[in-house]
Amino acid sequence: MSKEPKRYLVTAALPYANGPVHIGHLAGCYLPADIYVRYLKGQGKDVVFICGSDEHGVPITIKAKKEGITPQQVVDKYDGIMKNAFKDFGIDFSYYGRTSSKTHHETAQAFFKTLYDKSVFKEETTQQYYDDEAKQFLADRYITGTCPRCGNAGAYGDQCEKCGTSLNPTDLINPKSALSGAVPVLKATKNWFLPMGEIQQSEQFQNYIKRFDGWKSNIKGQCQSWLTEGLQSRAMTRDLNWGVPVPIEGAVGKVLYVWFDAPIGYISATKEYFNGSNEWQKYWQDDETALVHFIGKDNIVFHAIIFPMMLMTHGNYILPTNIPANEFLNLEGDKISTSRNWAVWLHEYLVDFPDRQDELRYVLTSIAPETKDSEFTWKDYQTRVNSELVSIFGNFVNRVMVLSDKYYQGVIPTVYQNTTDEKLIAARTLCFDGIAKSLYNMRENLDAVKLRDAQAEFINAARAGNKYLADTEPWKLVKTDEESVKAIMFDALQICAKLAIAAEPFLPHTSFTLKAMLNAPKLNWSSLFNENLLTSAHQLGKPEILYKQVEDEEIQIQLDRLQRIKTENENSQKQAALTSENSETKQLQPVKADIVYDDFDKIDLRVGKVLAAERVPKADKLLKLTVDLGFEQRTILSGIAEYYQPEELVGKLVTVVANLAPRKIRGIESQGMLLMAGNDFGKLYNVGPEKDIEPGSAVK
Ligand code: B3M
Ligand code: ZN
Repeated sequence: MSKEPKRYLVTAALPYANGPVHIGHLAGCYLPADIYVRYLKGQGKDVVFICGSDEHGVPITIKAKKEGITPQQVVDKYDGIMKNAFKDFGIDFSYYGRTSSKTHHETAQAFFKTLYDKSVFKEETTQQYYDDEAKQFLADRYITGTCPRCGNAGAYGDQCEKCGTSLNPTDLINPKSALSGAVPVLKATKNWFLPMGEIQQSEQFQNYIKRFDGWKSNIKGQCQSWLTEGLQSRAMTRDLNWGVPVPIEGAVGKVLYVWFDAPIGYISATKEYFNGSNEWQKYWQDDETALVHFIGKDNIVFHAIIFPMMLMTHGNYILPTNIPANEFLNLEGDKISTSRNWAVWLHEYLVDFPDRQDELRYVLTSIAPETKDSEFTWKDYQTRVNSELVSIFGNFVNRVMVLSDKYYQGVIPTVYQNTTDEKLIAARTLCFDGIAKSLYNMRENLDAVKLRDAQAEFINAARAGNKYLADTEPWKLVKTDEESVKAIMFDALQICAKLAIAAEPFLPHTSFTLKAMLNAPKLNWSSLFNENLLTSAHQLGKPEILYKQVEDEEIQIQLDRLQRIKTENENSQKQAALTSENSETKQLQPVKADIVYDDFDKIDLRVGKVLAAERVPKADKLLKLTVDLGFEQRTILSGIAEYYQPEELVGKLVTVVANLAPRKIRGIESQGMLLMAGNDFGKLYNVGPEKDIEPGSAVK
């Protein structure tokens, strides 16, 4: 679309309603979409911003199974949680829908029926994987295996999240049922396929892909490589009992593929937003609408290829104008993961950092994974908030507000005469040129959906304001040249007003507060490049601190929390490994060859009491114990350091092989051995007397 669109329909991927929202979600598409929409709206553009809960598909049923509740209960629970989290962070959707709604079911079914009636689908009976234990076909995420393309061992039946390829279950190497772990069997079933290979050849599709040229390189690259390989047909129906029922005869027990119904969710939500009127059609069917999908990189194929194919074969719809897809955000050196609880959850963040949404928005935009994966760390969060929001933007506004209050009781001064001091003039020119340039660049970057750079330019504008004050030092100058100080403060207040406007897309809560502080709630984008936004004699509101310093202790709490989770995960991983080893090697070690009593009687076993214990330097497994055997004290080295802390052992009664010939280990003579009960799976317990008995007592 070369000419200016008449209106915009902006979407953010519909999140699966199977868990709360974390920073990866926010940074991936909701925050960028919100910034972009706020920017468009600021300019008075006609924008509808759509999102909603994706309530179908295997991710929901898997969660239901895990929590022991029904899929409906899962989506009812999380739909509200997600919706509130978005609201709390100022993600300002025009409408947040649900794919379980009646409108959605009807819209998705009608869409399918249109394609069916136009004979778009190929009806085919194919062999699909089936779990004989669970008595169920294994679609999509019900099946895992190795990706044939990149070798990732945890690929799903519909997609490899590592390389982004969309897959069919039968493409997987070593497929396994996610329900029972069983190796699946093949069983015949009928489904309706979208012949993507054929559609790829169509003129319409070939025309459509010319749009990729103007898109981000990550999406262009992914799409080009699939197209070069040639697209495969893909089933648009599934043998499952959770989803939108397939609206044709003979399709009992079948539902629409979740990736068929979910993007139609954008359309149904738009319909619901317009409350039954036909207004929604303008946004989906008029060529002068720009359709923009914000998504994460794992959703590229569905938005850039499959959904457009659905839209074009249907016929009545426009195709996407742009798809700004982001890469992934990692957390403290590891992938964000809901199942491993490796995440910063939005609702938890707000408990620890109440009313500090904009700080998180700011940091997530500064590190937005726009061109490559990026990383959130708490230290970096602290640094960015303290050295940018607090020290630059917050500090500038605070100085201006406090000085205005002090010198002029919060009334904007009248400037009777501009200064002739060259130093002051130079500082002013430098500041205003800098701000104009930064705001201009900011706007360019917003247009190009380069939000990270756009926000950096915003901070540059604040930095220029801050420098103006540092260069002119009105707090000193006031003693000698009140007139010049009035001019400086007048300028500084105009800059505050500009920043209040420019902050809005990125930091909406701050923008609101700052406008209130300036007593100018109506300041808006159209006046951003005006010279004077606030007039002399205008009464300002009360100064307030915009941002609090992030303290070391606050960060430590977060780091401790993550450390606890890491330890828990490691433990449960160990436990899981042991359990699976246990079940694989159920039999214990075979009994050794018989011995006669005399053999046994040669061993002198005694009760000992541990008097002292310490680690042996450079030997991870060894503890050096001092053991009282009643008649003497012994030094005994024991390989139990992974199971016991030295201090736990002191005072314990143990059983010692008292006549084992001494042995030198790591230069220390070990004069005996402790008896321990152990298995091969990581358990080891001291075998001591049940009750207190004096050291030296015989064990027989
Ligand atoms: N629910 C995938 C996801 O949450 C999917 C997006 C649908 S957008 C139409 O990553
Ligand atoms: Zn892969």
